[in-house]
Amino acid sequence: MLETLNALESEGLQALEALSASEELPVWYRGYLGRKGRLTDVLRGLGALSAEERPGAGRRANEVKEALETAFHSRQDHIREAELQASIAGGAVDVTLPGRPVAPGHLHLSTRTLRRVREIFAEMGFQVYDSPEVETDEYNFELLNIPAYHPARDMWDTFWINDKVVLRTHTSPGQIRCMRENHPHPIRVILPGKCYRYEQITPRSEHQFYQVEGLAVGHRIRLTDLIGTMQEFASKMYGAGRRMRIRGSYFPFTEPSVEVDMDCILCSGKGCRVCKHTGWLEVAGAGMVHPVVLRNGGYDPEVWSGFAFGMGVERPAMLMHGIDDIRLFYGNDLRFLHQF
Ligand code: 2U9
Repeated sequence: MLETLNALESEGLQALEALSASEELPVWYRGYLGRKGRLTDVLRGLGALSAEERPGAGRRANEVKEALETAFHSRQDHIREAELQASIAGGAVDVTLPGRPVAPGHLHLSTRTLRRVREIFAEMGFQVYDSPEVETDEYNFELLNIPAYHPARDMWDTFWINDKVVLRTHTSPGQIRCMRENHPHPIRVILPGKCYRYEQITPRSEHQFYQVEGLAVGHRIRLTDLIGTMQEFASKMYGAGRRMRIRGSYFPFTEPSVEVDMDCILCSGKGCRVCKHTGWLEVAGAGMVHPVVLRNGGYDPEVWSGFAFGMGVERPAMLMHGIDDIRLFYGNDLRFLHQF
């Protein structure tokens, strides 16, 4: 058995040295080390050996296997390198050929929409204020005039991390943080960011979405300032001369509260499927900052007043691009994302 193995090793190594082309490599490999190769044949014969002979033969068989494997890989590298050099020398490889282009990424539609919104408000003097996505119950609800067990809490289906910590359901807690950092100075900020709601996912609602809220605090700030700001925003975002209307509404953190609508950008107010034949589209929820909320932010409501608004980001993007399913924003399907 040992002689057979020795002979197999030297024959194999010699045959390997004689190879000169990479096509010959797999033929050699199958012949010596493959499932039906010569070494495998010898290994199968080990079982028939006596108990004394078997361990020595087994050890030697493994040594031969390892030697052949190592020699094979080094011969393979050698042949491949030689072939590469030969083909370069023969001009077969055009090293001047441009590389495969790396597809550059691009901004997500939500990011682009958000940047446009930021740009428009920046032109009106609004700074951007960033705040945490994981918030306390105190900032997300309590300080916004939404106490525990108040029915208004039902307006926000919430992801609770524990009984005091939530994923923010709106960027409003940032408004309190901003007021507490800046009082007693006037404020003009927008708060763009990701928010989370424990919602059934449908074509119209996701459990994560972007929101932009705005806040202006100063002396003698009035509802008409809010309307003018919304008018300017809508004209820049959706086209000059948009008509606006406001309707009374309710939010715990604003008083009075309103919904701001503009004439439908698809039918110019005539009525269509998108505006549900009303001629109007909702732009934002808004209102004058509630005195309790002003006080929680460190501002005396007898001296200071302010307006605030909030709007979604995906919905206007859907409107402008005719997208009918919000889930596409987060589905990570490049066929959708590449269109924008
Ligand atoms: C403070 C004071 C006032 C923010 C406001 C809304 C109305 C509103 C929604 C619009 C669509 C959220 O994205 S959405 O679902 N927002 O309707 N937000 S007033 O008012 C504030 C917030 C914080 C301290």
